[in-house]
Amino acid sequence: MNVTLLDYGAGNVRSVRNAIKKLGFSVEDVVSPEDILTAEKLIFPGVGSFGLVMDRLRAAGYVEPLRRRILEDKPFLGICVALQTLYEGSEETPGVKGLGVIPGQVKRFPATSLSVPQIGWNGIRQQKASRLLNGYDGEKLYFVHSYHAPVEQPSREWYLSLTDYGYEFVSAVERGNVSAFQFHPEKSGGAGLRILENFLNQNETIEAGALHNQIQEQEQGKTKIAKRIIACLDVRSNDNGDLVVTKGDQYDVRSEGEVRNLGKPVQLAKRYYQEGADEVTFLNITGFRDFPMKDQPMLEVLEKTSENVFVPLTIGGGIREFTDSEGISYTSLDVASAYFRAGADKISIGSDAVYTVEDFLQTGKKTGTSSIEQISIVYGAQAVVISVDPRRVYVHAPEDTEHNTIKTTSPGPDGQLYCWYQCTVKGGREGRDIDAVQLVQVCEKLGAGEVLLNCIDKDGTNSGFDLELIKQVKDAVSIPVIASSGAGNPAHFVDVFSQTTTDAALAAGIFHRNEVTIEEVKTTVQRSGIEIR
Ligand code: 1PR
Repeated sequence: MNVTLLDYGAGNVRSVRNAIKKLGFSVEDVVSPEDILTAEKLIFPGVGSFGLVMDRLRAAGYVEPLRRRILEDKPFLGICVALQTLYEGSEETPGVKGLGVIPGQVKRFPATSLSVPQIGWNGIRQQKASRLLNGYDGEKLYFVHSYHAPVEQPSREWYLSLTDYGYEFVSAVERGNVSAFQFHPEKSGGAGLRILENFLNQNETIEAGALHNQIQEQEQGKTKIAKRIIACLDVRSNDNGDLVVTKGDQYDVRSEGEVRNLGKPVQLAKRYYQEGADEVTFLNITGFRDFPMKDQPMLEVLEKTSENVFVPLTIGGGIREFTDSEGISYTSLDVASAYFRAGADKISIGSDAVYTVEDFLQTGKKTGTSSIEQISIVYGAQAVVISVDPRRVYVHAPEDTEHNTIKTTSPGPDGQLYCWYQCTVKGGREGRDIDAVQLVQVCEKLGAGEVLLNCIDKDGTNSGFDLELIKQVKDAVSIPVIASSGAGNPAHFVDVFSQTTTDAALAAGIFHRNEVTIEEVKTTVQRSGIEIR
């Protein structure tokens, strides 16, 4: 059977396409407003801000056909922002009208002790029997959003599920054949694929109720977001020109003169997905400057990986303006768009973020032209990660530097009791005069949605995460932070989750060298009472 996809050109719907194909269906695209009315099954994966999505729907003449399809109760599934467009409007873009099928306004999560955006795996509390949730067994599903549909009386008949994040919000709606999810079924592993399959197999001729599952009898407690465990693959070409996953010790990836080769990127990513990784991150650590953009090796790695990996994929390295070896120039938005189209869910910006913040600190003004701002406007803040590569600089007293210091329990070589974290560029090769706190605070202001917090001193040491750095950065921002560098055993993950408020923890070496499996990490973390998927 054919499934019709409403992809209005924002780009990163490859994972939805791949999930549909994986389930044995073929995909057609909406190319004209009529297709919206004639499609047998229509899936609408919303990408970007509420206003941007509505503008694009309006420009393409899709608003009225969509409203008609929904009112005629033809099979429809909206994902993420598409759920929000069913409402009358959104705080995200005041004054822009939504499809107005469901009464009410979409709201932003307030800045509380919880990170915003909500990024990660949370549960759902089912509100009515539904064929869509046949076989669903209470697994956590993947959410990534700053705005949400509120729980309010006039929209109650639509609720399929609610989720808790600070307070309860609407995580899925359904009325007749029309449904929409705030979570991403295509990024929610096996559980998400089953839900998607239920939509695709849903047969209108079946008597309503015949296939309905029942809401579990037992009381459904509050849902909880899980701490994420992320596998990271640093990728580069070795001296033979092969694309390999490598791993550095404090960023030095050579051993006896050779680039360490720890495996093939696509295969390793698939293995980590199967072993239960909540996310997979690729860092292209050389930038592949000699390649034309269209042949960038990481595009193919993403395309192949996203065929089989149904959890979020992040790509970093080389996200900036550049002119390729064929002399063609690209903006950072062009570069990011190519990666999103190839299957990335998030891009991560390293060096370019440092330069942007240096400029901002001089002028105090947003230019609107930085890679962070441009990509965030089009793809949403949650798609923009800042990769920080800091290194400790020790001082005897806070007054010895203008930077944000901490008092440390690991004194410096001359007994210094304070340090600050210096940001670096070019894979740690060059230190700059800004600290990690300055970097992340300005990036958050410019529209970044998450921080990937590495630590050069800890990278590859197996000695545990730098808890002092993580606390300092977590206290400085309200966007989620991924702790990275130094994991050497499962207990280190327990330490980072129990002693800091980090949202996720990432490791590379221990997984690549088969010292510890993702499952062992998760079991240990869960046994210590920390919420995990
Ligand atoms: O500056 O935007 O082109 O991005 C370059 C990206 O590549 C940055 O995200 C930077 O962190 C990364 N990178 C550059 N050089 C290296 C290197 O190792 N020589 N890798 C590098 C950074 C660090 C971590 C690593 C953790 C966990 N890798 O991501 O995976 O430290 O390791 P561990 O668990 O083994 O300790 P741009």
